[in-house]
Amino acid sequence: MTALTISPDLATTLRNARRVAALTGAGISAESGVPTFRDAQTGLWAQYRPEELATPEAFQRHPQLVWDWYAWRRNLVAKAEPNAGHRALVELEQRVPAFTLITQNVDGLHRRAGSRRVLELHGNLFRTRCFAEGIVVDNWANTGGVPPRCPHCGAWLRPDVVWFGEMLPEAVLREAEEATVRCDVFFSIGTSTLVYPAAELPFAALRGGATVVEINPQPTPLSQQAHYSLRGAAGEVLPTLLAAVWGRGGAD
Ligand code: BJW
Repeated sequence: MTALTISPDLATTLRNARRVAALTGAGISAESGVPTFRDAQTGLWAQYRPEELATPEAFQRHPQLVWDWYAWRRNLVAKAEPNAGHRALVELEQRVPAFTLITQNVDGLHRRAGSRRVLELHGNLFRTRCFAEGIVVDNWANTGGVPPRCPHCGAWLRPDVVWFGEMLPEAVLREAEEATVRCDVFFSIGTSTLVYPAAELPFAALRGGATVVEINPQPTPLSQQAHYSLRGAAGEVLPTLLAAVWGRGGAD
């Protein structure tokens, strides 16, 4: 457990909060063994920058390479388990009157941990859609082609995630923005705060008058402006914070 001390003012603010929102990024899944987006990648994928693979142009140029990269990640995530940070956010949802979890992650680990109200800004690794028509496809014939083909129109299938240069799902983003401007406390957890429009949310929360709390071992563009910057791993800081506010006996 971390030696981090939680300020009594933060504990009081969180205990009295009616509406809480949390934005998570790849860092919250790091302790589950899922590499963060901007960490050096390992093995086969070490030679590629993720930014070069997560675009529609990359998929058009190298469809098999991009499909295989996502298949590798799907396999890795399927074997991973939610960690203490994911579980602490499940507890937080149970503790506060209104809680919205906004995630940039596509790994589905928040729902697997038990979080109920989750807004997935960048889609989900385990869904597939047609590259041409955009419709979600659950089943396709396994003819050995990589990527597989859409059973309706024959176009390539792709993961149902948001790549650079693509729009985020409009209704999901709108809900995230509403929860952000209405909350009393906003957490920004395990994100580099570099990728827009998600990176704008903590700043919108500040403008809306929320107390903004960052949890990250490294500084980010938000750190100077956040009311509290808790330096450490989410899987240690979040359980410590919850114990300071509500006592032991929670998620971990
Ligand atoms: C720990 C930890 C531990 C480690 N505990 N913490 C405005 C300004 C500038 C640019 C733009 C802008 N608006 C749009 C853009 C362009 C672009 C963008 O933002 N570019 C920037 C890079 C400059 N945005 C887009 O294209 C977005 N679309 C859009 O805006 O549409 C409208 C539009 C279209 C066309 C033109 C203009 C506007 C779409 C963005 C989609 C992002 N997609 C990805 C891939 C998803 C699928 C996949 O996973 O493969 O999403 S990119 C990647 O980055 C992924 C992540 O969700 C996202 C954020 O990364 P995240 O989560 O922050 O991870 P890391 O790795 O960066 O950071 C991890 C952090 O964890 C670090 O800080 C560590 O320290 C920390 N950490 N261990 C806690 N244990």
